[in-house]
Amino acid sequence: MKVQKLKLYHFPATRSARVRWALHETIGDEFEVQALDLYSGDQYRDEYLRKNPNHNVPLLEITMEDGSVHRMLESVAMVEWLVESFPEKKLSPPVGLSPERADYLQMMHFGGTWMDMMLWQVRIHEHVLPSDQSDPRTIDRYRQKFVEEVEPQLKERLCQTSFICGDAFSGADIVIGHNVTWARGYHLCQDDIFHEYLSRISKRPAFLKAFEDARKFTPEVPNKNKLAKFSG
Ligand SMILES: N[C@@H](CCC(=O)N[C@@H](CS)C(=O)NCC(=O)O)C(=O)O
Repeated sequence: MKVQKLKLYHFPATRSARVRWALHETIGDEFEVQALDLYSGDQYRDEYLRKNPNHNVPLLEITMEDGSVHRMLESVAMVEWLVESFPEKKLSPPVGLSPERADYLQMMHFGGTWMDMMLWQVRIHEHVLPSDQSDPRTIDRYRQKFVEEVEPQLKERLCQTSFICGDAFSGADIVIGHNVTWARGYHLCQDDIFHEYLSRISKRPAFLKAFEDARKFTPEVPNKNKLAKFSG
C-alpha cells in the first residue's frame, strides 16, 4: 500500500528539524509541515496529546492510500524509516552483517540516545525548567561528560573521514549533524573540525530547507516560570 500524505509537526531547529532534513533528502518537498508553538504550550492541547502523549515534536503523521493513519513519535526512527525506504539515495549502508552497517546503526543511535540525552539535560536545566527546578550541578555534569567523552569520539572520526561514518554523507550525519548544530548553540563542539564538518553538511539543499526557519528559535523559554507545563 502506498503512502498518500506525510505531515510533520515541527518547531524550528529542534529534533523535528532532523526529520524535516531527512524528508527533503528522500522524498523532496512533497510533505506538509504543521508548526507547533512549544513555548505557548500547543503540545499540551488535548487534540495533540491524543496524537502524541509524549507532548513533543516531531510527530510524523503517515496517511496511507486507504485513508488509514499511522503516527511515529521518535525522530531517529523517522530518519531511519525514510532513509531505508529510499535505498537509491544511498544514505545508509545496505542491510546485512557488514561492519559498515554495524557502525552506521551504532552512530545513529549514539546520536539519538547518549549524545542527545546530554544535550537535553543541558537544555532543560539551562533554559526550560523553572528556576526552582533547574540544577547547576546537572548542567556542569553533562557539559563535562559531553566535552570529555562525546567530543573526542566525534573528532577522532572527523579527523579521518569527511562524514561521521566514512567519506559519504549518511543518515547518521542527519542525526549527529543536527546534534552538532545544537551543541554549538551551547558553546560545545567549538573546535575547527566541527566548524568544517558543519560547513560541509550545511551546504546541502535539504539542510538549507530544513533549517530555513531556524532563526525563529530562541533557546530561552519566555515566561518559563509561568509555563509550568513545559516539562521537557
Ligand atoms: N526522543 C524524542 C524527543 C522529542 C522531544 O523531546 N522534543 C522536544 C523538542 S526538541 C519537545 O518537543 N519538547 C516539548 C515538551 O516536552 O513539552 C525524539 O527524538 O523525537
